[in-house]
Amino acid sequence: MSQISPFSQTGKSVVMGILNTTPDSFSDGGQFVSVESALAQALKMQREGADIIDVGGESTRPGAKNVSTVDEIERVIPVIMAIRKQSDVLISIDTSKPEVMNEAVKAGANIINDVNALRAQGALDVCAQLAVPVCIMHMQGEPRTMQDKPVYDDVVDDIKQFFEQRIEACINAGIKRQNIILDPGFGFGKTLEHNLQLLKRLGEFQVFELPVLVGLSRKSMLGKILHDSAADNRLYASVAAAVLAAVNGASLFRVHDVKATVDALKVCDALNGM
Ligand code: 7PM
Repeated sequence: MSQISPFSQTGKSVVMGILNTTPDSFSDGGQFVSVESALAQALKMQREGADIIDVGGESTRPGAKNVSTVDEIERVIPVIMAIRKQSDVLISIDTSKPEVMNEAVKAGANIINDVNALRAQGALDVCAQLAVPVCIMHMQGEPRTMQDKPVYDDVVDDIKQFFEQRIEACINAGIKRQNIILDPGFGFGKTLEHNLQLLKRLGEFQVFELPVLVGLSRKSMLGKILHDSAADNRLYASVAAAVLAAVNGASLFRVHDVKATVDALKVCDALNGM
């Protein structure tokens, strides 16, 4: 296998722990408290085996209000600096805004995670300049409306076409091919059927010979399968989904429940190593 990214060279699954820095996730009032608790959560996920901490300011979440660039920077930069001061863990920045990408990498982030696949004005150029790995995620439509009647010809073929175009755009902008990570974007403009097709046929994305990242953790597709809408009842389903994605070739996993996922993926990795 000609895997030439910093990830999955060894065949070990890479776990990315989700760290939200939204005011309601960590605020007990002051900014200091919020940075302190975000840092504690990041260090806990690292101890549990996370290889990457994904720091997000919520602007990219489906249905989320638009956060201004200044507000997003004020949320994520102090957290990145605090983690970097205490730890060498890899940090990814979950953003679509080129200014945030730039400030985050200057503050110590190592990877850019963009649910908008670097389609914002200036994002490709900033990422080429920063020369860090980038995760380009597929999303049909825009967060506010993407779940009203998503339609595909063939969801896997359509996303493969999208990746072809975005990889070409990245390379034309000067991003190295070996710095690209692909993510089919579970739940982003997809019905349950689309998401299941994607999971079942995830192996088809191996044609690009690039690492595949999946975000399945606690997603509503799992709630639909379970007939249970409570997101905190999705742990076992999330772990099962991660294992199935691993079997189908995923090498990076963006998750809330680090310890459970790391243990499950160790079993997958043990078989892959035989
Ligand atoms: C509400 C609904 C809040 C969905 C948050 C979400 C992904 C991501 C997210 C993903 C990559 C979540 C999502 N999902 N980045 N950011 N891949 N690369 O479940 O699937 O965390 S936000």
